[in-house]
Amino acid sequence: MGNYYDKAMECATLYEMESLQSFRLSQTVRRVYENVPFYRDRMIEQGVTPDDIKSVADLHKLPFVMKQDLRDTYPYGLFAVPLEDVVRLHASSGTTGKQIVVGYTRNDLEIWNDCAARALVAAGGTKADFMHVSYGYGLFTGGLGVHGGAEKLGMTVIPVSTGNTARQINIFKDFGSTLICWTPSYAMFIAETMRDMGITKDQIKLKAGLFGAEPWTQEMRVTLEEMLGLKAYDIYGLTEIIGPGVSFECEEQTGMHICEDHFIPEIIDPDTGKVLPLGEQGELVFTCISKEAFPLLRYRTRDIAVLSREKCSCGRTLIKMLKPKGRTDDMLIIRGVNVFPSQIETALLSVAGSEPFYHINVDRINNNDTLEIEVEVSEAMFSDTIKSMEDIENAIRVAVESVIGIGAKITMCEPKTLKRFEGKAAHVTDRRKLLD
Ligand code: DLL
Repeated sequence: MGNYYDKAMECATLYEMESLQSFRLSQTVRRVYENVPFYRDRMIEQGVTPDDIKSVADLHKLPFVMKQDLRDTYPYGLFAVPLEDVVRLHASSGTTGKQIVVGYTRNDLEIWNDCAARALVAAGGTKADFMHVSYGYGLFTGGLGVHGGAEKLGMTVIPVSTGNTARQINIFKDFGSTLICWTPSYAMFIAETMRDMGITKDQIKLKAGLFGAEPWTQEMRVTLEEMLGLKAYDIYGLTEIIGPGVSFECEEQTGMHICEDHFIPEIIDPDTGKVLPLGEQGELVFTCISKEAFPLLRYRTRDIAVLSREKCSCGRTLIKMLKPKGRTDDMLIIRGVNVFPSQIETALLSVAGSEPFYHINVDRINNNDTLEIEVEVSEAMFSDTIKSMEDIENAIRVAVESVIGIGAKITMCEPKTLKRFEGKAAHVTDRRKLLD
């Protein structure tokens, strides 16, 4: 049993949680129906009125909201309060398409800070910690999101933001940072640079890291924990819902507890929209039930995950989402087989000698899909015999094929030749999209 930031909410009974959710849901639905023409029109189209939404069991009656709806109503069409009550805006451009903008009232920021604070406490954080924030500050929610939670807990916050990797390392070494927030790809880059600078994990004080903003695997966790000498926790969120802190990992490290007193999760079949039972994999959907400025109802995240209410040894009863596998729009269909980049990462990291720096190239040659994986090998391996390089290449080929079920061309790369990322990584080039 660990420490909690808000024990009453984090350890509520299912009955208590559902009663609160039902109350907040019905209030939110009424409020957006009255204040946001978009929701009123959609609900009328669907033949639902606020009176029909009395409890969580009625959630499925509401229409979904999609990313395109946010673009169509850009910039302020989904705001549910007068703009003068909005105290902060954030935006996300995504990898494709027009940017979207979200807003927060003062109260929304408090909710966000509370969610981030829950995550930090679950990772063992206390007011005595030095919290090094390397998520980007600005319109991206990463930096300011965890910053707010850390400040609320009274930690010493070091708002470094991204970039200047050698300086990041000197700062956490000299200032004695104990907690860190990075994207997993940036963490790998930092760990590598630290190694190059000859700094060992005994010279730093990091005890835990909160890694998120992109999918990362269990194998990456093991690598990061080993290289940096810390415990690596997952943290999830998205701009549209609130930013980092929608869900977070506890000491059990088997999935992330969702702040379901603020965001009700559902899993749906992405093709049919049908709600799936607990334990089944599908698209994650969130309904905001406490936010004032931008309370999305049944927002389709496009993230593929599984929900679980299995008892957690940390004592929290908040529902968990298992590590998201990726996004529906990041899923590659290669020769008819569905492949997530995270599956390839799992395969690569299971082979000794391959480094977590890789790039996936998909192409279509003579009407045939091709898959090439460029992967770096460690310095030691690269300077070893041709035979041992061939052995690793073969081992990677076998591992990849056994995880994704199709063959791939493996290209071994010299150390430090593939691109490094300071924020979210872009691991895939799909040239077929350019051909289509
Ligand atoms: O990435 C918010 C965030 C910042 C979360 C810092 C955690 C830490 P967006 O830029 O809007 O917001 O991107 C949201 O990133 O829908 C997922 O696809 C992905 N994502 C975020 N966290 C995780 C995670 C921020 N822990 C999109 N695991 C989401 C897997 C994640 N994917």
